[in-house]
Amino acid sequence: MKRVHIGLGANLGDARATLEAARDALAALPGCTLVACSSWWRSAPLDASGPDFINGVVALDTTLSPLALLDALQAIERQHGRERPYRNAPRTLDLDLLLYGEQIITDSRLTVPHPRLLERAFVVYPLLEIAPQLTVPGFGPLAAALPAVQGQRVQRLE
Ligand code: A4P
Ligand code: MG
Repeated sequence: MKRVHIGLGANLGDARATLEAARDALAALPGCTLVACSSWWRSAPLDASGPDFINGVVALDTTLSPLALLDALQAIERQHGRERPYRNAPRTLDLDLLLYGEQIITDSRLTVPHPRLLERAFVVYPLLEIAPQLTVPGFGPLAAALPAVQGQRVQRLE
């Protein structure tokens, strides 16, 4: 059993409803148990176009391998109408595998920890909400990433 963290993002359609459905789909995956879900956060698009994003993070305990989990994330994205016209295009749903236990993974399909995790307030804030003591392999305590992202516009939703 591994504790994993997954980032959820959307900026097309009813983003919040999509994220709630995605959270439920993650909880229902075989071999997975939902451990925690952050608040939803509104964030300005970073290196991307379109409306504001809604973002959040969930923790799962899973018996799935990293690539099996990536396949499951991409299947859920497709079920929510994800299209990929170009990199960083607006999207109905993006699911990123942020952390897979303490593992460092460099596969052609999968880089973990997610390479941009520490640069993004919309990941760091919700992750700290559900895992304040988290250590990022190759980096250190997640809380040490806060100063670098404090200038970014994010807002926790009720
Ligand atoms: N891939 C490699 N590592 C991973 C991983 N750890 N998790 C590969 C998930 N996928 C991973 O992803 C492209 C490929 O990355 C996949 O085929 C997978 O094999 P994608 O989801 O198809 O494309 P993408 O989302 O456009 O690219 P990417 O790299 O996921 O972009 P980012 O870095 O996730 O950025 N601004 C705000 N405010 N909120 C956002 O959520 N998101 C992005 C997307 C940009 N700006 C944003 C937000
Ligand atoms: Mg993605």
